[in-house]
Parts: sequence; structure tokens; C-alpha cells
Amino acid sequence: MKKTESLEPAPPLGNVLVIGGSGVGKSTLINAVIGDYVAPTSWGKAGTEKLEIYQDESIPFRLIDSMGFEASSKRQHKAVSAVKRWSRECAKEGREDNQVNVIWFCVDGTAARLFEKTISQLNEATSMWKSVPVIAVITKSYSDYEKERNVQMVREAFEPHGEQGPLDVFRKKPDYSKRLKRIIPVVAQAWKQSETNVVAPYGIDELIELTNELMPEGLECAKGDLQDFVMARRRALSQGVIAPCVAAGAIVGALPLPIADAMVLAPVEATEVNAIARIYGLANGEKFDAISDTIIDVGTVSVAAKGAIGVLKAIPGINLAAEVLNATVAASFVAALGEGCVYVFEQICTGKMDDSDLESIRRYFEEILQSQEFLARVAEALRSMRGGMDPAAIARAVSILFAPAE
Ligand SMILES: Nc1nc2c(ncn2[C@@H]2O[C@H](COP(=O)(O)OP(=O)(O)OP(=O)(O)O)[C@@H](O)[C@H]2O)c(=O)[nH]1
Ligand SMILES: [Mg+2]
Repeated sequence: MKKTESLEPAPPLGNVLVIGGSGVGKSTLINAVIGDYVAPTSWGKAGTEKLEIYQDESIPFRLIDSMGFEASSKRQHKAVSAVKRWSRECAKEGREDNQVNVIWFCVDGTAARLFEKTISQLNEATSMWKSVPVIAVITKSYSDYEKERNVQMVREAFEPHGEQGPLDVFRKKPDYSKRLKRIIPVVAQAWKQSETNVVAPYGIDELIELTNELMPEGLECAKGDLQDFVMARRRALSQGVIAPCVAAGAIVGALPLPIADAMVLAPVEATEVNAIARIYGLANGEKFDAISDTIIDVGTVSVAAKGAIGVLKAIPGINLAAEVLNATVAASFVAALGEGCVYVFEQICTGKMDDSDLESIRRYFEEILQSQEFLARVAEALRSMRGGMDPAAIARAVSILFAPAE
């Protein structure tokens, strides 16, 4: 790794990710921007997982040349995971400058029929950096005649398209049109069109200037995108903890024990709260023990818990065996507590909630158990229950109602 010799602390270099299909001209473009006397530093294994990192005093940003990916989603995945691993590794070394701040989407100007597919792949591949500015670079733009049309086609490829039917609400495609800042056709290297005609390079100055202009915005956006990405991952991991805990709640709740005070759920709730806290990196120290105790207290012996159980058991028109009713209520408590933990731990991690404010944490969980929404969801789960005691079916019904819509 290159070390800065100067005593002045270097200002943060922004990173430009250069990404596109193989052979579109990424390396040629980088060469035009940075000059061929700068040797890149290789990062990662050979093949698609390798990145070439270019840095030089003459350029105010760092360029990351990713290996081109084909239509194959496996190669695409590898190319993108290399960038993510690079980010993580730099973070471990304590470097702050490990994020992607501007992205150059490279598409081949001589292959316009691929634009739509390529742009949608590139958008997907870089969705982790969803608000980071994107410049679409149309490489090999040798033909003046095709230039205008190509720009138009790239623009259209960024528009959210496809009719959204009524059943598509859960599969809504993200809108990437806002990230596109400009479309720049370039020729990175003189091109010999015929014996007598050479197309001169162009577009490189515009690309450098715009990248510089966008860098402050890119540095800001990357921070937010990274945090959103990490939080979304943690949410998904938490679902993997909540589901088996809900199932355990259904089994424990069905035992012929009085659950009037929901105390039997304490061990399941403790497991759940601790496991989710571990995902959020919060599960140690006395401070956390106090949080965990507060949450479990609300979920077991609190007035809120007792009240909710009372209301739920008295819902008219539900004719279920006592054990089915108990198991469903127990599973729902575990589901709601898990969902609440995800929310509260996320608030703590992002500094929006104070981890020593136990009163607020307690109030938040009490409000969940007393909310109309919670009662309505459990009532719906109860109404959907058919037949006798089947903890797995109960856990499934409850999980469906509680799993957050993504
Ligand atoms: N004359 C000319 N040739 C270009 C230009 N851009 C790309 N090429 C040619 O296209 C071919 C592929 O370019 P590369 O820059 O290697 O493409 P790449 O995207 O880095 O490819 P991978 O690293 O394999 O993903 C090379 O033969 C380049 O010389 C250009 O602006 N002018
Ligand atoms: Mg290359």
C-alpha cells in the first residue's frame, strides 16, 4: 500500500468505482484519465474478484477498476463482492476512505442494443450504494451520428419502467433514475476509422470535472448508504433469530401451564433479545443487561403484558382450544418483542436513542403490547387458526403477520 510521505494529514480521497461489462473499455478510460505511467495496486485474488486501484497525486480521486462482468450473474456477483470485501477490509485497517463515492457506469457505444440490460444489471450490482452519484460513460463513442441516440437510450434505460400491476406492490423495483447525474459519451484513445480518418479522444475532461464536482455529495451519500446497507443486513439476520424463537414460544405457550403472567416465556425472550443484540453488537456489559431485563420484564410480568393477554383471550367469536389460544398469544409476544428489539437496537446504533434511557425503552415495548395494531394482528392470527394444536402451523401464521414487509 502506498504511504503518504507528507506530514500534513491528507484530505480524504474519494473513490470512483469504474464498472461495466468486460471489454467495454474501462481500463482504456482509466488510462486516459490518469496516464499510463501510474501503476495500479492490485487487490484480491486473480480473476473476477480482483480490483486494480489507481492513485496518483495528479488526480484528486482514487479509481477502482473492477473486472468486467458478463451477462452471467455469477461473474457479476463476484465483481461486486470484490468491491464490498475491499470496503470491509479497508475499514478493518482503520481507514475511513473505503467507500464508493462516485460510480462510472461504462457501456459500449458500439453495442447500443445491450444498454437496457446492462444498465439494469449495473444498477442492481451497485444497489448497496443506492444514492451515490452515477455518471454513465458511453465508451467508444466514435460516431457523431449515433451519439445523440445513444445518450437518449441510456437515459431511458434509467427510467423506472414496466407497468406495475396491483400484485406487484411487494416487488416494486427501486427507482434508480435519481442517481444518474449525467451521460457522457467518450473516446478514450484515438480511433483509426479508416486510412484517412482518425477520431480524436474527447469527453475525458468533462468526466474528470464532473467527478470532482460530485465528490462532496458522493462522500456524504456513501456514509448514509453504508449505514442503510448494514442496518438492512442486520434486520435480515434478526429475522433468522426471531423465526425459531416464535416457534419456541408457540411450544412453550401450549404447555398446560397457566401463562397468566407470561413468565414461562422468559427464557425464550431472553434468548431472542440476546441473540438480536449480538447482531447489533450490543450484547455485552452491564448496560445491556439492564436493557435486556427491562424488555423481558415488559414481555412477561408487566401490566401491559397481562392486559394484552386478558384482551386477547376474551376476543368474542374465537372458538379455539385453550392450548391453541395460549400458544398463539405466546408466539405473538415473542414476535412483537423481536420486532421491537430490531427497532430499538437500530435506534441505539444510529444514535437516535440513548441506551441508558431505560424508561423510554420500557415505554416503547409497553406501547407495542398495548397497541391496537398488535391486538389486531394477533386476533387475525387467531382467526386464521384451524384445527387442533400444531405449534409449527401457529408459528408460521404468527410469523407471516409479524415479518416486516421488505
Ligand atoms: N481506439 C480505441 N479503442 C478502445 C477505446 N476504448 C476501448 N478500446 C479498445 O477496446 C478493447 C477493450 O478495452 P479495455 O479497456 O481493455 O476494456 P475493459 O473494460 O477494461 O475490459 P476488461 O478488463 O476485460 O473487463 C481494447 O482493445 C481497447 O483498445 C477507445 O476509446 N478507443
Ligand atoms: Mg480492464
